[in-house]
Amino acid sequence: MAIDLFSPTHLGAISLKNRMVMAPLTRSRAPKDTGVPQAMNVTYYEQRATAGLIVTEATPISAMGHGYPFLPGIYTDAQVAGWKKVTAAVHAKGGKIVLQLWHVGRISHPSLLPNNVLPVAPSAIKPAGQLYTYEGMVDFVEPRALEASELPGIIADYVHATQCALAAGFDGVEIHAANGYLLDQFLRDGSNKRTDNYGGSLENRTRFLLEVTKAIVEVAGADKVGIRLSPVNPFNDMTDSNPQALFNYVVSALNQFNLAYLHVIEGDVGGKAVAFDFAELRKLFKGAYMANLGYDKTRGNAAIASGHADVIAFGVPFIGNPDLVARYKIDAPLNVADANTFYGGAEQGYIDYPTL
Ligand code: 8OZ
Repeated sequence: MAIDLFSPTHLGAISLKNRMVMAPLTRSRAPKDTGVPQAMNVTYYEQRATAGLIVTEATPISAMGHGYPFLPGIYTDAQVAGWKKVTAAVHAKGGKIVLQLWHVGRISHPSLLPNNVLPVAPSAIKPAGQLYTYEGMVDFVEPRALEASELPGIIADYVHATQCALAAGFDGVEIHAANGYLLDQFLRDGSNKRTDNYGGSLENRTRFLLEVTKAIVEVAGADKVGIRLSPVNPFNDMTDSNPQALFNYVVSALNQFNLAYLHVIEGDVGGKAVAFDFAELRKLFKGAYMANLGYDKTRGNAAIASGHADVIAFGVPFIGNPDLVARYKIDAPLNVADANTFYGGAEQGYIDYPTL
């Protein structure tokens, strides 16, 4: 039988009952003061456990990793206890779930950070635009450039968060190195103007990502670690002078780890056409390839059949359709997700989408 979205596979040590992955989706529905996942969050993930794999919403590794309101965290004992309920519920339904490790870097604001400190970044470059805070929309601020001597502390936070994720029962972790957050800020030369060993050449801009990855792999095992990249996504004011050269280099360098998978956002999330050869990344990477952005059943099956991708991550379709796998299987109509309830709020637009 031909391999398609419904065929089992594995990503490193993680076995999947099908090739439909629930993409990481920020939903901003954790309590402001603790970041501890609640019963409502458990239900949300449990409802979607028929996906071959769930990647959790991006989850801050430390208090300095926060950049949006109402995010869950993965750095306190109470958060671990909250996430344990999520992983137990997903596992009880036969699902698999990895946690996405997140540090936002400059995509933050003093009002979201401990003691109202400035956000940190590779370079003191203010992103254009505004962000959503507890006080409403405000302009981004100029971040503080990190000293090289501070980087081991951030790596230690990634390691601690990974240990917390494993203690919480996750099947693995995904390193969020996409969408203009801290690790991506180091990679791309629009946001990294450093003149030390962490800026300038491709080797230097990739150094921090590789150090973070190495440290995470040492505690989790490479076969439980995936990574997400977004080579040409301009979201969060990101640019690079030569994305193809940069990301070919990044992916080739990542091959040294034998990671469970590479997860690629194949374009501009805003929908603008951008020239980039994603097939080249697929070819260069030695492990499993997860494709994301605008896929549906037809395009997903075609990408798997042609060998372009091993698994497909679906985002918005999983918001509106907890039983997306069952619906795709029989070509049932899909619920349309309500964009007004993507971020923040309560159960409405979160755990009340009907199944077949
Ligand atoms: C949309 C809104 C808030 C966060 C990302 C974590 O782009 C996000 C995100 C997206 O990766």
